[in-house]
Amino acid sequence: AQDCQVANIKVKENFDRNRYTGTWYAVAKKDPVGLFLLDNVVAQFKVEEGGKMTATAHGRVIILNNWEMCANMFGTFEDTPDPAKFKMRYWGAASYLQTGYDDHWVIDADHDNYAIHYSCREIDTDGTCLDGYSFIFSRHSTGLRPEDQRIVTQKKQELCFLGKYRRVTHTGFCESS
Ligand code: FEN
Repeated sequence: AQDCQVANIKVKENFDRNRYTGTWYAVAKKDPVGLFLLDNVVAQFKVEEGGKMTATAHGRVIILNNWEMCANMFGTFEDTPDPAKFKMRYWGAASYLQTGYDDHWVIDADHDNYAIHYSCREIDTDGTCLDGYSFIFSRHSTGLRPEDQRIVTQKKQELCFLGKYRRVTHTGFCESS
């Protein structure tokens, strides 16, 4: 069930954006090529009046001269025909942060404990993902519950990103801002 074709990746059925709102702690991530968030990544999803999904996220970055900063990011989501697939426009509160327009797919989520996000930025000529990123989110800052780990490992494999994830540490660096 796993040919690594981006077009064949299954996303969450009956995704409910209202149950997705609130705080999600990144517990693991697979990085894209280029600039990104290092660690301490926490996202906060909202549904605006009118139904549009928006989010904020923060994470630690190291800018020139080895300055540690907390990047405050904003995202707005465009709906697509698939309720679990969005296009996300994002930008940073500071001008040195990159802006972008990425896919934002919810692969799986029980809404109360874990969520698996996926974004492929560049599809290779063979249909696999050449450059993408993915977050494993937990409602608990302490990590995933043991019973959710199995599901998450299975999904990482289906995304063809197994072995490419790194743990996201939470040291409280971004908690004051
Ligand atoms: C996501 C879900 C919630 C909303 C948003 C999300 C995505 C965030 C992204 C962040 C990118 C950060 C970048 C940082 C950067 C999915 C969590 C919005 C995609 C690109 C540097 C580092 C060093 C430097 C300049 C900039 O620009 N970092 O010198």
